[in-house]
Amino acid sequence: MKHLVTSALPYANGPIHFGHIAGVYLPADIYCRHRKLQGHEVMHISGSDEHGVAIMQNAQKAKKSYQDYVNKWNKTHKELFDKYEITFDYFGQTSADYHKEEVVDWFKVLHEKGFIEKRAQDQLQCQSCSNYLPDRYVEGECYECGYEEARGDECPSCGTWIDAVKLKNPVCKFCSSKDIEVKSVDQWYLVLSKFHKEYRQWFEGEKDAWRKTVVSFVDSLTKEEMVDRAITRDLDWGIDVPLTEALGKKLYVWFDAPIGYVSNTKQFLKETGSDQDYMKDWWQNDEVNITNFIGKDNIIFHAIIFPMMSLASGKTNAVNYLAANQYVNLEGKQFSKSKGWYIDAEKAINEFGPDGLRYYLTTLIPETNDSSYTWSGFEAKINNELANNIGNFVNRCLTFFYKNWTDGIESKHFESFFNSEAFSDLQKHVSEYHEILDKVQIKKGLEHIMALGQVANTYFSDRAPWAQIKEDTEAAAETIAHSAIYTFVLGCLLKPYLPSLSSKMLGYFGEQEESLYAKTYQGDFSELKNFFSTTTSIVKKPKGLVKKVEADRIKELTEELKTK
Ligand code: B3M
Ligand code: ZN
Repeated sequence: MKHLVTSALPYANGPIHFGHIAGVYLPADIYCRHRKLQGHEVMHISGSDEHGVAIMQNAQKAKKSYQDYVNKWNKTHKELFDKYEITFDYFGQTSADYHKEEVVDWFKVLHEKGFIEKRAQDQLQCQSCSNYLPDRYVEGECYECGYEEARGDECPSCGTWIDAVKLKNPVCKFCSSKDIEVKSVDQWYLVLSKFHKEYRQWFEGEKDAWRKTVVSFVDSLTKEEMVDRAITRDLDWGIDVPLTEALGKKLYVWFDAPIGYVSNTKQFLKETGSDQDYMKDWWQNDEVNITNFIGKDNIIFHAIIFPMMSLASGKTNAVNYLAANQYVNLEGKQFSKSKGWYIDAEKAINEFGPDGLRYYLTTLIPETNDSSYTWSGFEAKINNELANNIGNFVNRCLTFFYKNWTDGIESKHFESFFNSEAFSDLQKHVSEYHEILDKVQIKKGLEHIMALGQVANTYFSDRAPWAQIKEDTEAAAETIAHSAIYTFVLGCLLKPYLPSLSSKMLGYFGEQEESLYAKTYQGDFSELKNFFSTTTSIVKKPKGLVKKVEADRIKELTEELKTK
């Protein structure tokens, strides 16, 4: 099986925060590493989402051209992902020509097949500056919940997809005028209603394994009917609508953005000189499993609109598993850059490095419920779990090993592990771990590894090798040999989660072939057994595997947050 994994294209419109990282990019990265270690062919695709009104407004504010503005954020995002060791096979840009070409092609096919139609739409026009006011160019009171700063595309308070003409007391965001009238303008619509039956058939077949929150949400929006949506706008930044009668109009950002997964795949294969075809070998290949990682606010587009576009056009297969996560908050409240309720993800990684932050953020992946980042939570998770359970264990075991068996431990002590009950337990544990991760339960997967760490710790303390060595060196040698095997296995299992830490752990055993790590990861212990019985298994002296975080520093960081 091949795996095509996509991560929501981040808007090239501001910094990426922990919510994005824990909600989308980190779980996607871990999942890809997992599938690669299992031996599958994997492609991880993302890129910047560079169109839309929010970007236009911010570029204008920053007094930059749209293109310069999005280029800057594209670069900044890539650098941040690097620091978090989040890797993509391709991270492109939706303002690029290769993307436009692909989008135009989709539009034409959908148009020819009758799934895109021209209709007159009631639209708001500012009488003072004469701009049309699509999406975020207008704000007003939400007709569902009464929230006063609802935008023309969405209400940030109740999440309703807003019909701008229904907003109460609308205000123009170009010039702040309230003199706004409704005008009838031609726009092109994606005719979802025509595809309702086929869509439901597809969804019924696919949804069984999907998260319940996603399924009920999609059901509520599509069970009875599907509503047609305007996919063109009167704006000056975006992809031109490829019809002569639509001169000057642009495609709506949400029409072009998901096609970015496809165009970026094409571009990746092209740039790497691959002989694979992006369609035949990937997007139209039934042997490819497509997984989208997204935040819950993007469900409509990934569960309904893009699958409809894919299937109705016949261009690509639709998503197989939608990994839609809930939100990560900050000390219980929503992250908000403008309100200063915010942690700079770059500063944090510069100070704490990828291991600690990846560990803590994984524990916050909001797979079923919203979660909350707190500095005290970070401190507790690092110091009590990662440092104690893994760092300390590895340190105690390998230091003892290094000090007392400088020339290595006899192979029989390793071999005895592979005939023990502990070994069957380990095998079972690893196969459960794979079941969990195959179901995209990333957070639970880490918990399962940590439970194995606990088993290793208990074994080590119960056997008390520091006492054993005084009476029975053979017994002590066995304890250390078995603990070293646990260390090695833990190092392999942690590979997707903590790439740096796991390399350090495995590095204590000297550099080995990747296949040894991969086999061990897969729960095939034949090579590992071989490794420990043929080498003299000398270990290096471990040092500083996990650095504890200082309570004082955590206090400072918490204070910093409160004074904002
Ligand atoms: N840019 C929304 C977001 O970053 C949007 C995702 C596009 S995925 C095709 O939340
Ligand atoms: Zn105006």
